[in-house]
Amino acid sequence: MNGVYTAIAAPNIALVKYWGKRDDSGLNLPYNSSVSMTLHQNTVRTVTSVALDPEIKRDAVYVDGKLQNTSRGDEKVNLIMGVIREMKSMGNSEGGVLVVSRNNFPAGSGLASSASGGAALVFALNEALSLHLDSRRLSVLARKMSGSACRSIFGGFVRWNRGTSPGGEDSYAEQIAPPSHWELIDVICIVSASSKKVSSSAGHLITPKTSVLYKSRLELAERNAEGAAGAIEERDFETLAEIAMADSNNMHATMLDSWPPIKYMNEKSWKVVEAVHEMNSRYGRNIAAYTFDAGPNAHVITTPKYEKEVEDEMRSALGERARILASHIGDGPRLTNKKDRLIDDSLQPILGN
Ligand code: 2P0
Repeated sequence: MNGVYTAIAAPNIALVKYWGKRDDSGLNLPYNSSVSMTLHQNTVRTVTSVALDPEIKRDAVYVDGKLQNTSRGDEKVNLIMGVIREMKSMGNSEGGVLVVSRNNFPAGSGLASSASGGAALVFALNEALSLHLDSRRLSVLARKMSGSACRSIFGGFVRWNRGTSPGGEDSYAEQIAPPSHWELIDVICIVSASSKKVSSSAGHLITPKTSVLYKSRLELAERNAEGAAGAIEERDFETLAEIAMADSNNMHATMLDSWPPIKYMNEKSWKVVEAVHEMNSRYGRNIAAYTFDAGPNAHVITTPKYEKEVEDEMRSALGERARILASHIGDGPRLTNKKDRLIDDSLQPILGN
C-alpha cells in the first residue's frame, strides 16, 4: 500500500456533447449520451501522483502547484474527496492521501483538465490500493469526479451511455474503436486562456431548467450519438463532421437560450466557424469540422492530409499570434515511470515548474 503511484491521462474532445445533468445529486448523471475522441498524451496531458500512507496526517490535493481546500472546499474538491474516500474504503486503507496533479495546458480554458485529471486520479488510486477494478468501474468512479472524465478512461473513440438508473451504475463510457482505427487530428486553437464566467457544473443545471430549446436537444443528441458512432465505425468523415458541427451549434444554442443566458463562444470562435465553412464549401465536401466546449477555444477536427492547410487557414483567420496545437488521437491512462512523479520519497509534493 505504501509508495507513490503516478498516472498520465489525456483530455477528450466530445463530438456529441454532454450538456445537462438529470439531477444535482453530485453523481454527474447526464441527460444524453455523448461521443468523444481521446487526445494524445504527447500533446495534452495530466500527470497525477498519489501516495497513501499512515505517515500522511492530513489529506491534501495539489493541482498545478496550488493546494486545494479539502476541509470545506469547493464543490469540485468535495467530489474528488468523495471518490478518494470511496476507493479508500474498497481497499481498506488507513491513513491519509496526498494527490499532486499537473496539467500541461491552461486550466479553465475550455480544454477539459477535469477530464484528464479525474481519469489519471482514479487510475493511479486503482494501482495504489491494488483494487484491480475494470475499466467500466473506473469509468463510473471518474464520472463522479467530473462527468467528462468517464470518457478519458479509454483511448481512441469513446461513447458515454447516459444510462437511466438513479444510482448511475449504467452511466459509463465504452470504447467504440481504438486510436489505430482512424487517424484524425484535433487542431486546437486557443483563443483565450482565461477562466469561464459560468462553470460547466453550474451550466449543466441551469440549461435543462430554463432553456425551451433544450427539450428538443435530448432526442437530437441521442440520435447524434448513434450517428457519430456509426460514422466512426465506417470512417465516414463527411457524416461525422456534419454531426459534430451541428451538435456543437445546437448545444451552444441551448446555452444562449438559458436564463440568464450563457455565452461561451466569442468573436474569435466565430471566425473559426466561418473559416471552416468556407474551406468546406471550397472543397464541396467536409474536410474539417469545428466543435466548441464550455469555452471559446476551437477544436477543428480534420485528417492528416488537410492538417497543414487547416492550421494555415486558422492562422489567417485568427492572426499570426494565435496559439495553435495539433493533437493526434491517443491511448487511455497509463502508469508512468519514476521520472514523472510529483511526490518525492519523503512524501512531499514536488511543485516545481
Ligand atoms: C463535453 N463539456 O461533453 C461537454 C461539452 C463541456 C461542453 O463535459 O460538472 O467538466 O464535472 O460533470 O465534465 C464539461 O463539463 O462537468 C463538459 P462536470 P464537465 O465534454
